[in-house]
Amino acid sequence: MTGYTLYGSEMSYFSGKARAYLRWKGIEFTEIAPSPELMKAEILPHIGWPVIPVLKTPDAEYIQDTADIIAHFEGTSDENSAMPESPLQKFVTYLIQLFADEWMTLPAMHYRWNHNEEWIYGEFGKNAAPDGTPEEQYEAGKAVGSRFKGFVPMLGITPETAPGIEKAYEQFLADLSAHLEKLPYLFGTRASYADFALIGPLFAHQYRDKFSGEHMKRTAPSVADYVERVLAGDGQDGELIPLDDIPKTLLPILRVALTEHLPVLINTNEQFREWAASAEPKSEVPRGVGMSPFTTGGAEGVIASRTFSLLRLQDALDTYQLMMPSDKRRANAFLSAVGGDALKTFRIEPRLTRRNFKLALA
Ligand SMILES: N[C@@H](CCC(=O)N[C@@H](CS)C(=O)NCC(=O)O)C(=O)O
Repeated sequence: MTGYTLYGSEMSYFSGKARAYLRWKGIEFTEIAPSPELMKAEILPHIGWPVIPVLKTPDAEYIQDTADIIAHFEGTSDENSAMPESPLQKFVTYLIQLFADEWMTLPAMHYRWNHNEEWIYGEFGKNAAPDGTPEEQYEAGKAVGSRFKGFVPMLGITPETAPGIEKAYEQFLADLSAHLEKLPYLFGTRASYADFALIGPLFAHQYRDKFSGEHMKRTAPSVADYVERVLAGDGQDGELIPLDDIPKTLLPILRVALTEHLPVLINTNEQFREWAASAEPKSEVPRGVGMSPFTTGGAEGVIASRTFSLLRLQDALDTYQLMMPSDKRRANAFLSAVGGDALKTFRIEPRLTRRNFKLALA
């Protein structure tokens, strides 16, 4: 057998991230949308729970989790690496991934479920009942979609927080538009890992969903253009900005990201530590360990304390803690400038890993 198969969908957040990376990297792959039959035949037996994207290698190895999919290829070639090699850019890349994967889920899910609900049922239905009538597809799509809609309250998305979520997203679009006036990608004229991470929240829910896409194209056309370029796998030939610099235009985005997300991460880490104190070594970690208060765009709410976010943070902290003193001084100045001082002493203990495609104690 040759070639890779990506089990993924146009409607899925993390499929877009994997797809953009694979195209940019020049990997030949076929993407297959998971029908209910495929879920049963391929994904459940090999992964153990219903999730996409999943990459099947030519040797029939199954990889789940976009970071692991990317790492599978990054390990094998040093030229053409998606991850910046210099320490501060690498650290900031992991922070952007944390924000894109774990905090931008709020606007993505808010816009999908509060502005595109009827439309998205029809889209889900195209995968769930490909040969059905539009009515059958709608019903089948509603059954699939209701599982995802069920995540909405856990993400703190309520009528009270919705205005804040929209305000924060509008600000993000304005900040990213300002950055794109200076540079075509986050770290230069070359696309890199952080750009692929942003495709997660920006493509399926905010560009492809009908209402959200119209809104993005109208209010932030340069962001819509960016989404198209990154998703197409463009930006292979440029350069990352030299000397391990972080573009100043990224600072407003990171400042909001850390200011809003860090208090939730700190609280989640405390709840995780309490849970781990009485857990067996190497146990599987629950997806949630309680609830955390949060603020976004000035609105206050309560969100599930999601342990997976700590795994994404752990990658950033590992990079930070391994820095040479001169790099760490630059990282500290950067953290102070973006409201990230708490990361300097942040410790995730016990460490996290993934085992059998689930989060587990290392
Ligand atoms: N951290 C995972 C997340 C994958 C994920 O959450 N996929 C969504 C669709 S975009 C899903 O299938 N979720 C099912 C669930 O969370 O139960 C990754 O990076 O691959």
